[in-house]
Amino acid sequence: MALRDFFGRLRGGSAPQPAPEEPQADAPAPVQDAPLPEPEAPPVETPPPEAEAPAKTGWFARLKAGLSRSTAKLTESVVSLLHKRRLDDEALEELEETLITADLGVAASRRIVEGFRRTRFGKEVTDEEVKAALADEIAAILEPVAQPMEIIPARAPHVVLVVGVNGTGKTTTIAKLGRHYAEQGLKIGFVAGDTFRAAAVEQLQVWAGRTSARFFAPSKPGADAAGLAFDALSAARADGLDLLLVDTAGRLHNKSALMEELRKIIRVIKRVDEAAPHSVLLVLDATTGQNAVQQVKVFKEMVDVTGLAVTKLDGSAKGGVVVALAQEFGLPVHVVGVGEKSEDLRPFAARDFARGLMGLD
Ligand SMILES: Nc1nc2c(ncn2[C@@H]2O[C@H](COP(=O)(O)OP(=O)(O)O)[C@@H](O)[C@H]2O)c(=O)[nH]1
Ligand SMILES: [Mg+2]
Repeated sequence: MALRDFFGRLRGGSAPQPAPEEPQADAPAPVQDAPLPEPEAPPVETPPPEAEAPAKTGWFARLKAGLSRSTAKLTESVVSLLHKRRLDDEALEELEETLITADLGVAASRRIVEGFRRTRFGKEVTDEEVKAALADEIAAILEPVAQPMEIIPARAPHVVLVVGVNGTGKTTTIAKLGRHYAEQGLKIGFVAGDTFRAAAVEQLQVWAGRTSARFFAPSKPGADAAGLAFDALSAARADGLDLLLVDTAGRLHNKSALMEELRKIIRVIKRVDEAAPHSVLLVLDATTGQNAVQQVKVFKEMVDVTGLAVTKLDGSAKGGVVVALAQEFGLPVHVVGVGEKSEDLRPFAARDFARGLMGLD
């Protein structure tokens, strides 16, 4: 059965645990193996995160703050472009260019401007009208992709393979997801599949300690990631874990070697559970703008990506790229990262994101 809601509690589930302290890079915490409470009857439905009305104000304020650099760049140019100006062909063309410059991509920018043309051509519009109308057009593009990641503990465990280029935030996102689902009462395991970098293994180990996740480490630096994944999944099954998050390397400069490694991990995982990995989460760094679009293309060639996590929306001036991603690939955007701490992960909500991007409440 699936979890009800990415940020909801499991029905009858455990109370939230106190926030763990953030790990210090130089002080790895010991691996903890403390058993987590059994979740009580996880419900089936996975409604969109918008359903959580009470939490909305806080989350929205954070999203808006996180997006503020993207918002400033986008709204300033749009408003100065259209201020007290009739929406003629020239104005709409300039609007399209501005949106492309703000990383929304050619196809999405065109679509937004066409929507704008249909409803407002020849009219003079106020700044607020422009922002609201653009937010509506953007929300329409984002709506279909704003889907929570469906975790099904009954798969015992549900396996999430986390892929992406080095530095995009894979390990941090695993920590954030682990914390979230541990708070929901799930038994979690982390697999340190980025075996070549000792620091990467240590980083995940620290997070595992703070999250009370089981931690599966390579036997030695550079050990075979597929072998590790096989052993980890076998052990996770035997131990009755609900969710196994598998970290991977992201050395994109050697594309064929990386592809071979990821495919091998998947092949080997399937020997334990034919249906695994149940999710392949591609982590993208919003600050890289159009580069993120390129990364989706490359990773889609390598593996069957089932959804996206977009990180570093705090302080990124390129949040508009999420719109380009939605338009171009239509892949579900499950979560967004808005900071380095383990609580800085949010479900992706289309309307909130669109309005936040336009600086609206
Ligand atoms: N500001 C910010 N930093 C992030 C976010 N996610 C990850 N980071 C930082 O980005 C850096 C790389 O993250 P890491 O998880 O190690 O990336 P990986 O190489 O893909 O595993 C680290 O310094 C993280 O703290 C985020 O949402 N916001
Ligand atoms: Mg990492």
